[in-house]
This record gives sequence, structure tokens and C-alpha cells, in this order.
Amino acid sequence: MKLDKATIAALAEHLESAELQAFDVVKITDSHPEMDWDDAYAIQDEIRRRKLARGARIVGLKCGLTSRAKMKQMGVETPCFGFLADYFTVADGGEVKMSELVHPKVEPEIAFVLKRALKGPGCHVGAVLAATDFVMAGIEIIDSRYRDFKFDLKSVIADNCSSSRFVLGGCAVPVDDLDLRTLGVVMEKNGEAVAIGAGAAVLGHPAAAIAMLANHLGARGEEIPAGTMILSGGVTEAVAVKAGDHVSLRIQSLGSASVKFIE
Ligand code: 0L1
Ligand code: MG
Repeated sequence: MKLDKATIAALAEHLESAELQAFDVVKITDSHPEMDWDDAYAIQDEIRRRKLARGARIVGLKCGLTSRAKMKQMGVETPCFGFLADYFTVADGGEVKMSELVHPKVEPEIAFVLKRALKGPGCHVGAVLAATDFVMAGIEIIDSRYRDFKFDLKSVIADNCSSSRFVLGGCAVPVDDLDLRTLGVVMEKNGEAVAIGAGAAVLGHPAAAIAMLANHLGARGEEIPAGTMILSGGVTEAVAVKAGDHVSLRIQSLGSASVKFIE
């Protein structure tokens, strides 16, 4: 690690304040070009610690930048991992206040819920499918705290991978009879299809993203506990939204989810 404890704490406070008060900041590697990957995750961990200390609960994990479309859109080559706090949850068909966010975008995701813990190294698609209780349709609302969504991977990891809100909807479907690679995904904004894809867009198989998360945590001596809900990553590019927009997602065999954006 290149940053000391005080700097990590200060950067966590800086980024979390931007999240909670909905203002944008420049990427933190501008002022700390020496920071490494461990520093980036340490800042994210400190943001998580701050939330837990205030009484928030962690309700899930997320994989980000797991599709080519997303990597190309953001100009990065590697997935990243973050956490989901309880107040990020939006009910299916619910509303998201634009005033609480900086410049949100939506992306269609397949959410996994585990019945058994997963631990790397060596986790693979088969192990993930065997440990999965069910999958659901999810809309992730990302909201980078960085001005104009301009960042590098270390900065975005520190910013909890742009996590801000999410919606789960449709049915909870066991994976036994599903081929997640060929599930069709259609996301509409105000009744118009704005993102179309299939599960395979996520690392060839969405379960590969969960395996990657288990291996990432395994390298840190951690695991994904049984019962965890995990967003496997945007199937398509993220789509910008504004007040008044209505977004709905349909995933073949999983059903639909929707969300509305208000002032
Ligand atoms: O969920 C995601 O793929 C977001 C990861 C962070 C990068 C971004 O803000 O697009
Ligand atoms: Mg996402």
C-alpha cells in the first residue's frame, strides 16, 4: 500500500460526502497518483465501515464493468467489485429522487442469490451455479461521484464502483433449467428499447462474474457468505436518465422490473 491510514480515511470521507450530499468531485488519482489497488479497496472498505458505524446494513455485493460494452464505454479493461447498502434498495416499480444523486445511469443486470458460501481461489462457473439459490432481474442505478463519469479504475473502486441504488423484480428462478448465457435482456426508457443484450455479454456467462468476485475475495482471505445477493454486472452500456423517465427491464424467463425517476 502507498497511502497511510489518515489519507485513506480522508479520501473515504471525501468520496462518501460526495455520495451523501450528491456533489461531484475530480478523480482522486489526480491528487494521489501513487495509490495502488490495495489503497483503492481500502478506501472502499473505509466507506463501508463508516456506513456500518452509522447503522446501515450491507444487503449485497456487486460486480462492475463485467461486459465488453461497459468496459468500452468507460475505457477500462478489468472488472471491479463493490457493496450494496440497505438504503440503495428501491422497490420494484418504485421511485428514485434525482435530487439525491449526481448524474445517474441505469443498466440491466442478472442478480444472483446464493444458498451456499463461495470461496476462491479456484472458484468457477460450475461452483457458482451449484451454490446459487435463484436469480432475478435487476436494474442497477449507478451514479459515479466523479465529474462527467470521468475516472480510472482505482478511483472508481475507491468510490464503491459508482453504486447508488438498485431494483430487483420479476420472479426468483432456480438456475437448474436456465441457460443464463442465452437469456434475452431488453431495457426500455419511456417505452422505447434503449439496451438489448443477452446474459453471455457478461464475461461469457454471468456466473463467471460471481466466480471472479469469489476469487477476488479469496485472495483477501474473505468469502461470499450463503444468502448473499450479488449483481453480476451490466449486460449492456449504461443509459443516462433524468427526472420524469420511466425505466423497465425484461429478462427472458426472469420477468420484469421497473423504476421511475422523479425530481
Ligand atoms: O456497475 C458498474 O458496472 C459500474 C462500475 C463502475 C463504473 C461505472 O460507473 O460505470
Ligand atoms: Mg452495474
